[in-house]
Amino acid sequence: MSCGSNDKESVNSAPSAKEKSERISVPDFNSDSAFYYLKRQVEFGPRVPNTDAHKKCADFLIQTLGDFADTVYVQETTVTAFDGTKLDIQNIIGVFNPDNRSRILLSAHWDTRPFADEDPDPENFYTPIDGANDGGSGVAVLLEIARHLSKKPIETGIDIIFFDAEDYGAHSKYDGQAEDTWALGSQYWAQNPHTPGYYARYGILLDMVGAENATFKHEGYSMYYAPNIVRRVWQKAQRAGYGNYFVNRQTGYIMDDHYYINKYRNIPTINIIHQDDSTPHGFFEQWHTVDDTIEYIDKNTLKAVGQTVLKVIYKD
Ligand code: AHN
Ligand code: ZN
Repeated sequence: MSCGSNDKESVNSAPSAKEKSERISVPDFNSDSAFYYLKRQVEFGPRVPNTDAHKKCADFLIQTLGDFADTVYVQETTVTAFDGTKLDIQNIIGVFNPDNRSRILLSAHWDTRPFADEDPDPENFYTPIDGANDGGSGVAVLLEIARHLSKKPIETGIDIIFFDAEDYGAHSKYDGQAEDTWALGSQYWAQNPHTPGYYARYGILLDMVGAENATFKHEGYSMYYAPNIVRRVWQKAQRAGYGNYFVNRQTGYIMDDHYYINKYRNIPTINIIHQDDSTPHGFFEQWHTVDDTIEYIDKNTLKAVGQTVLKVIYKD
């Protein structure tokens, strides 16, 4: 029976001097820098697969992640969307400390939804969205983390993956909800990892981590596959003073990239995702509308998430 007991932090021994010094020197996540990375993405326009903006943003992400990581892999393939469209996609993977077998996987999707199917105005049902929060925010936080990893290296192996084609799922108004139409990039990567037999001790997915007063709860699949990681991350967040964001409450199951990482690679992976009971769809108010724009991004939320993840990985 697995109970996540291979958790080194639970071993009850005094920290070495080196560990102690590592503990007090978690870098300070810079939310202005993260916001800049977010703005750069949004300025390309909607990052919808098979568009010029998507291609240009991929180049930007490869370049920027390449500045920080030891190696960058670009995994190019073609997948078939729910409506039969062939999508040329790119998963972008930054590797830190490739030789360490003890690894943590951090991820976010970088593509944006091709249609605003939750918009209040039906005129917008086929308009692509900016995806400042849904797409831009997770990538922005991870680029800022990558920058810190290059400035202040750690020993743990870290892989940062920007998944493509997460948000090309079936149109909610016209197409029904066929299974496995979301998260096409992570479905591909999880079955064809960039290195054969790739494994990490655990994974953290970031999705919609930029709205004002966002709340991150114990998402269903995260608790099913990786309850100890959820508890560890939420505890770190609360101890850092971010308890208003990281709330100890169980919520529903969200089909997202982490599901396929758990299912196909058996890497216990959680989703830090903004869920909100007060909206009809359960996410932030502007979700999958043309209003998912940069003006609704709050740096304080980027900070809460980025600082929490830094604490998790630097104290590892
Ligand atoms: C579904 O609504 C099935 N999944 C939400 C996953 C998602 C969409 N994350 C961002 N956009
Ligand atoms: Zn989305």
